[in-house]
Amino acid sequence: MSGAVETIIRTTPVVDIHTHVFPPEFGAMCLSGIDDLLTYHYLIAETFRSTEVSHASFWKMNKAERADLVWKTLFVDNTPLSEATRGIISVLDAFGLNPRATTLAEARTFFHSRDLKKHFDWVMDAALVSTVVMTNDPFNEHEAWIWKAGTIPDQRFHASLRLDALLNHWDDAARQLAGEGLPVNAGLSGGTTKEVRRFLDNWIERMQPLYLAVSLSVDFKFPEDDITTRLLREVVLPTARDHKLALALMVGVRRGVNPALRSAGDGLGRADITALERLCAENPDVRFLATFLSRENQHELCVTARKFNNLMPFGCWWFLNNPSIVSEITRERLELLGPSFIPQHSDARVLEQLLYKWGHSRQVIADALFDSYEHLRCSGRAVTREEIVRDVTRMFSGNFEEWIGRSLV
Ligand code: FIX
Ligand code: ZN
Repeated sequence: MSGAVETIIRTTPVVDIHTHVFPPEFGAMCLSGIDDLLTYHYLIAETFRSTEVSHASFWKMNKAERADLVWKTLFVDNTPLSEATRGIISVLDAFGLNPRATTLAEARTFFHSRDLKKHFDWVMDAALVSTVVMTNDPFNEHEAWIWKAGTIPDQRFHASLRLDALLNHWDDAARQLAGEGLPVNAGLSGGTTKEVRRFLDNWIERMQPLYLAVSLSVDFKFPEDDITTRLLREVVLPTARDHKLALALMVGVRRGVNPALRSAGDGLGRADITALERLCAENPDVRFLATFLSRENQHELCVTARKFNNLMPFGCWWFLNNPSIVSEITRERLELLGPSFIPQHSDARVLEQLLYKWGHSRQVIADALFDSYEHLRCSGRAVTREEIVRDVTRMFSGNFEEWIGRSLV
């Protein structure tokens, strides 16, 4: 039966509900190939633990020079034991490239020789990812320009409307909106909330997002006497309600703990779960997706989901995406929630990461699910193949489709 569970998990298409991957239509935002893979921020942080090169010198290098340094430091001078480095080995293996190469010449030649469109199809098929949800920021001027030019993404890609700028940096967002001619002010007075609402309605029309999303810092509180609570109550939640869009909350980040590391410099902390409880209780007609960054928040997230059936826990986010922790969290969720959660998202930034992030996660999820079925068998009920297919399909796509109210696969 372990074979059956593994086969079903390996052959069931998955909807990747949160990534930072963009299809070729998004030009330079579409990251692919060995240099993008090696300059992933997870690997940059690890490189500084084993090199004498200073942060300042590193950031003066171009992308290829940075990739060379990462390769030499983590793969030639050291054994790639960490999850992010093992991921690179899995990707090289998928393409039959030498994992012990002393330079990147062979890998560069290989990736440059690939036709991007066909390569995209190959990776999506090999990773068995049927749908990818992007992270789309209307406050990013470059991205906004791409959408305004009428770009239509590959049909396997869907948008999620990211609200970090609005909810976490309201003063800057207000300045930007005012600069675009909208009559808004930082104090949220006059017609400001109506204008922001209109701004979101327009972007929803343009991007057709599957859900709204925001990452929230470790000290996010709700309700609070602050602008974030007002924006949530007066703009974001009514928008979610009126457009029947779920709101994804990604909680527990501490941005810029070490600014010298730039995008690799974020940390984490234990967040206050009562904020999520209050949001779910106050808005029974809004569906929430939630993931927490701290391992310490995982058990209470499961318990909160048991209390509120408008809450869907998802993924093992970022620093949690390591086999030992994915295993622990998945087992905890199965024990507390049965199949009513979304076990993983990739958070991939570079196309080929889909291969390793899903490959590695599928293995761990299969082991956890197999053990649950074994416990059940020992208690007197063996599962059938049809039941395994039903459970895996529910967790890999069905729960999300139900949440967003549409079918994707
Ligand atoms: O906020 C997010 O969506 C995070 O996932 C990213 O900001 C983070 O840098 C990341 O890529 C984690 O996997
Ligand atoms: Zn992300």
